[in-house]
Amino acid sequence: MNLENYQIESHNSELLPKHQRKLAFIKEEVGNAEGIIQKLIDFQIGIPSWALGTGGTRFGRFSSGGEPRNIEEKIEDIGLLHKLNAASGAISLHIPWDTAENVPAIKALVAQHGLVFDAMNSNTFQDQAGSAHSYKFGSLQHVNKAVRKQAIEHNIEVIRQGVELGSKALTVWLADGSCFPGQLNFRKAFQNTLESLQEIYAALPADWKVFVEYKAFEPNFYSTTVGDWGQSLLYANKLGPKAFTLVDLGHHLPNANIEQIVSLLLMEGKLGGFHFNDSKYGDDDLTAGSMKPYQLFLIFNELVEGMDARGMNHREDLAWMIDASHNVKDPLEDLLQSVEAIMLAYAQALSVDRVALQKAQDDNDVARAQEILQQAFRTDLRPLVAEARLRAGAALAPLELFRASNVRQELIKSRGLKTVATGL
Ligand code: LRH
Ligand code: MN
Repeated sequence: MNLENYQIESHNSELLPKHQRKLAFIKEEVGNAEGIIQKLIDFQIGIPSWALGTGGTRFGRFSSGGEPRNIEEKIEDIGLLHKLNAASGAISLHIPWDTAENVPAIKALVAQHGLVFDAMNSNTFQDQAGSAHSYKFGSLQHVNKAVRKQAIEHNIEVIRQGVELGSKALTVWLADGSCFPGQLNFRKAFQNTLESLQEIYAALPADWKVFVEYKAFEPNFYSTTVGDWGQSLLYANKLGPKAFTLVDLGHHLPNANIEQIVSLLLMEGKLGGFHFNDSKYGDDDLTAGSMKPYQLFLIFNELVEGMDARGMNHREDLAWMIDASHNVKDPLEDLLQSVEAIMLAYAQALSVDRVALQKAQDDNDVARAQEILQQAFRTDLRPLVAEARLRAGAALAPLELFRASNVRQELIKSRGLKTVATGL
């Protein structure tokens, strides 16, 4: 389903007067409003191909209808999101769920929607039909060399497909671990995984990166072989300069200080990117900013401070991706809300008075430091995020226009009610 420019223009013209009033007010309030708007226009978020359908859980899956049936329809859906908010400019594919039959056609379709290929994702957490070996007891960690070899070859195949498509990174998330004490020799599991990752690393083109994604638990519930930021950093440091850690916000133990982890990984030059989502309990993969919006702001506060300290390019130097799964909401509406929450947290972080914060920290003026951060978080910067969309030719209120255009109904008409998107 396509949205035409005239639909966006008529939507914006209705909302323009109110938007301009709010924008004028906030420009008075916030120092570098123009600088922030420009940074927001430049900022692009990668959309996971596996989050365009209804994920569901082991207890049930309730389809919202009109889900993409193939990679072409997934690209169209992300193209629609990008048309609505001009900030969803990349697709992150998961192999084998998204293996492209006709690579030139897929590359042309992605370009037609103004998208690029973000990191590729390998999958050695499910057994593929016809595969010689099972990953029941792990993949890169496996005690059986033949299983490790199969998993290594899969990752190298994912790199090959990514090179053809134009991606520049591989994300490796391993379900590997153990469910009971005694089941696994942790040291051997680490060494097997490292040796396997070294073979995958050796297959990386010179201009590629590999992201080692850590996760505390699930599907293993006693140990995970890449279980936290320290273990991921250990692998990344031992692998080499093209290896980085990847922070999925839902992959931490309760109350972990993720913003501190981010600041230290950035300081070490080993932060590769993010899988943004939110959670209340485990890896809930909920809408970004829906449970802990202050934490999302604090993470971006450390990112802006740390990236500027290293002279990094905010848009290019880290991988900004969403990783979510939808059970009760329309997948596209959920992704629009996640992008909005991420852009807002970034805008708030850009508005922090860094000179005043530095002084408050040097003076150990704790209350003053708190006030400076909370001022940025409690100032409604949504007009700046909307203005960035407007200047980029997108919608002032993407979710409203999505609904007003009956997108889901149109998708159900063209694709049917019972379609199932490949993925989780
Ligand atoms: C694991 C994970 C990983 C993906 C998968 C879909 O929990 O976050 O990033 O491969 O979700
Ligand atoms: Mn993830």
